[in-house]
Amino acid sequence: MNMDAETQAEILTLKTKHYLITMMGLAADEASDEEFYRALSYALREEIMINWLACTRTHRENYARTVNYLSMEYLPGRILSNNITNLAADEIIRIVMQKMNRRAQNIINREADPGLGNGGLGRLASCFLDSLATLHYPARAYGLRYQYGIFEQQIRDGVQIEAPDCWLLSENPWEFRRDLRRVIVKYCGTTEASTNIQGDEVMDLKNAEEVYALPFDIPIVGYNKEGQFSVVTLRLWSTKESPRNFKLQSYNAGRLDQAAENTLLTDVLYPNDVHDVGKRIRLKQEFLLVSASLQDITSSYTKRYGHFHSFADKVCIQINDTHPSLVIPELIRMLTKQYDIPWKTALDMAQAVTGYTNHTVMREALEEWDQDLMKYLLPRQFHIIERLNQDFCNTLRTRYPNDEGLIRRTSILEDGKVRMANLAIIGSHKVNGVAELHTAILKNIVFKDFNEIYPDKFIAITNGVTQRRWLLHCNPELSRFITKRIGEGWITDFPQIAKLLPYAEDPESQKAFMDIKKKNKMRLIESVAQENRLEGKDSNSAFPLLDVNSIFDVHIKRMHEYKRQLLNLLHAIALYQELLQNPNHSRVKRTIIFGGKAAAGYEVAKNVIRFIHCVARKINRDPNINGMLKILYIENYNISKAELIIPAADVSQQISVAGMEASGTGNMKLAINGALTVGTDDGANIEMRMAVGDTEWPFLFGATAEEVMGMRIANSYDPEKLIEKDVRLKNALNALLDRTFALNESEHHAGCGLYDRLAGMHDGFPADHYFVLNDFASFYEVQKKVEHLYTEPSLWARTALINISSMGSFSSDVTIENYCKKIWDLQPMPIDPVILQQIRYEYSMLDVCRVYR
Ligand code: 26W
Repeated sequence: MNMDAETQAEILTLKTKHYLITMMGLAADEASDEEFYRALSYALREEIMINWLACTRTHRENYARTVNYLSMEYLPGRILSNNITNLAADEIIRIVMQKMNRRAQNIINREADPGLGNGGLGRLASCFLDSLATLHYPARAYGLRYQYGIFEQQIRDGVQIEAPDCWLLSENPWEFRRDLRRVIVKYCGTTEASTNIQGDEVMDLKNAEEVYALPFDIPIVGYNKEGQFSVVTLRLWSTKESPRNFKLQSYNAGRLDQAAENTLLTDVLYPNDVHDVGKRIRLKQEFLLVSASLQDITSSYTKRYGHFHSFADKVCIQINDTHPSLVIPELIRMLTKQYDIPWKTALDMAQAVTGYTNHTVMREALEEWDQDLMKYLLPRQFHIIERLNQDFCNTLRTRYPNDEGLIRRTSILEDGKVRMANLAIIGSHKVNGVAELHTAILKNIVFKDFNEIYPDKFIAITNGVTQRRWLLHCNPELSRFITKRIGEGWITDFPQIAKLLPYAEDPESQKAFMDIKKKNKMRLIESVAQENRLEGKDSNSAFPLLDVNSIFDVHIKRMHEYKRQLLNLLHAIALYQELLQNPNHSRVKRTIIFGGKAAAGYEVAKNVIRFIHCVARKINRDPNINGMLKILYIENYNISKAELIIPAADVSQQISVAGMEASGTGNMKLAINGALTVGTDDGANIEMRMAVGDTEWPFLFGATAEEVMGMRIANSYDPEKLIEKDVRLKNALNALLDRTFALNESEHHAGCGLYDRLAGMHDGFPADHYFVLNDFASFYEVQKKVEHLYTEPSLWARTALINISSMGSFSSDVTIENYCKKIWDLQPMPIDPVILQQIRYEYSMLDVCRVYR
């Protein structure tokens, strides 16, 4: 796009008007912001189509080795606004808005935030796609096109209500329906054994249930200023649009739920990110993703190469947690059955192409499917797993004779369960954790046996976030501040951010940084106020008047006990009690901002949300503390809300119990936006602290993972003693019981439940499983240190700038480079300029052909 912005804006304006007319029969001034949003998206996507086409053609003609990323979750965030950023088209769009007299934010906000994920795992996948496209790596991503994404969180009197997320109500201009790429996925049925030409036993499937999976493609645009951007295809499968999926017989037999089961397979994302629910629809969803994607991968491969000799040279598959791990038995089945490849070769091939990323050590999150359910729904795949497991156990028996214990611990099939993590490990050539500590825990504890069996299979690849969406796009002021000082290289080469370090000592830069932070805090205050106004809520207790000079202390992530929002709340209660008890305190004004959804069935997490609202209601309107402390709960936290809150944060709460947060990625987003981290030594916090240096990471607190593990093993944790010797803790805990904050029975019940969860005993063990009481005192102390430093703005700014400049390695670009080097053996392949020119020419020929001049 080497035309000047003015001319490009003129063309884009014309095209937008063209689409308003041709697609919606509307003149520009008649169109609503919603219609304008779609017309502008149609206009902008024309440019994207060209590169998209050129990209796939370049990769095809050059026999590019390609990575296929399979994930049940993606959290892309709004697409139009990110494409404008990645095309460096902000100035062009500004002119278009001017010409058409529209407010950019109103148009941007018309786009629904595609909530096709729960939290960290889903957003990481989307950061990865942004980096793969920006770094020109040949990649494809597969997922499911849920009709309803993660629920919309509505808080009514402190209670979380889950409302359906109807993100597909109006037409989505960023997806392309691919009818010709529709495939059939088979479930149930009966197997009939036969053999392939190698004499290997293979299975035919009789009277199976056939489900049509229809793909919708979303272009993921990489960042590039010269129009040479690459595009990664995110292909989402849907069963909704295929009427044949409706089982009329079952319907006529009155079995309505069964009749519609296959049409609604991709209706809903399972809203839990911790507990494996083991539901049949979820298993059918996982296999739909696997089977449809593998058919797509193998058909485009065979079309290009015919034979399978170089399959492992050209194709690699990464499974995002165990959710797509059925790709291993299904690939082996297809290779042996459809392509007559010998069993052993098929097994080696599946292992060679597959990589597995683990995202959690939580036992309850490790998927274990009921064998009977899998045998019924996926008889052929279960058969393959049985044979795979047999081979594995036999190998073990020869290597480790009479160590049946090892077999029992590592077998895929045990006590009626199919252990998906064991399948994923046995069937992959590389298994990675998402941070150093997390990977060490996987190797030394969770998968210790496998680490001994496969000593070099486990590696650590620490997560990262894309600085395009999480800095350039959501914090334009700070981005300009950085670019003015170190140039714009950081946008595609984040380690260059280290060049900002010297400016940490520069008073002018310190002041400018604090001014920008203040502006971003004002922006958040205004948008919260505007949202309340829109919902007709006046600024009463639940929606306090926020003071921009207070410390914006941010705790945004899924609600979960191990993330310890309860520790933060307990501290807020203690702080409130202190402010009440001694009016001439030297505390600093603080605004605690919470945001996060609780999994639908997770009662304790919902009670924490409830009690945060009870405490906020009292504290926010208590004149006795003259506004020294405010608590705000941001409703329906999602990607778009994060883009508003993160630039406004002074403090980032990363207070999980050490050893339980695999990595965290919010910690990185908040740090690159200049927030200082209050953190335990957990997940990636440790690597961030090491990058910054201990002196400039002043708010470390809490027990280490070793200490936590030590107390668990020794069963030496005695919260009661802690409570006895810490009156501040005692008083705060009592406030959960003594109706200080509860105005009715159910609120009191919630408070008592939380008290019991902390100070109670459960079958002889201290209830406080997440060591909230253990870390309370050091958390209290570190929060005072926060206030102390905050009273020195230049020192605060200096520390913040040093933190930002030390975050170079926490870009998802660096993470993806590591995956490409250590797992995928992938090389970048930018668009071939000749092919790009060719397609541009073809397109421009088309563009001029007007039926009516
Ligand atoms: C089966 C239900 C289910 C669904 C999702 C169980 C577990 C999950 C995810 C693994 C949970 C998740 O999002 N984990 C988070 O992944 C992030 C990206 O790697 C990490 O940064 C977070 O630490 C981790 O909690």
